[in-house]
Amino acid sequence: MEIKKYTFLPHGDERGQLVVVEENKDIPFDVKRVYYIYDTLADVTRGFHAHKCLEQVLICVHGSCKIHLDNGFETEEVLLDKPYEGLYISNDMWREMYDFSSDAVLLVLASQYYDEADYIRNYDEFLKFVRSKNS
Ligand code: T46
Repeated sequence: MEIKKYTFLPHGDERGQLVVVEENKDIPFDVKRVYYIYDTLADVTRGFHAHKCLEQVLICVHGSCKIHLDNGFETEEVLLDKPYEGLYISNDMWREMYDFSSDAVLLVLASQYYDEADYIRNYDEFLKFVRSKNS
């Protein structure tokens, strides 16, 4: 499976680091929504869904976590532990987030407003969704 990761250029100087992410330049979509996840307990796994349309970029701006990706044919585990690195997740990708360090802050840039109707929360439904697109 091809994993799309972006490395954003930190503007570092003697004061520290500053990272910029511009829509349609550093990432391939308009950013309609930003949310972040923190204080996640060590044994918690989040996600367990795909989306019909939503595209996202995940940046672990502090600490670390792992992302399990499943495109219906292959799976991959991705470690996010750099505040200047973004993981692109297309809509049709089942995702689970786990192994959060106690200090992890996972920032998400999303291409659409929140819409519960865009979620595919049933794994069999997800398989049907991706396989019908690929047949
Ligand atoms: C995704 C992964 C990476 C809202 O009200 N607005 C929002 O924009 C979001 C994202 C969530 N919520 C509410 C809905 C739930 O009551 O916040 C609660 C927790 O959301 P959820 O259980 O969907 O969180 P995760 O961590 O399982 O999934 C989230 C995103 O929902 C999802 O799109 O790809 O992070």
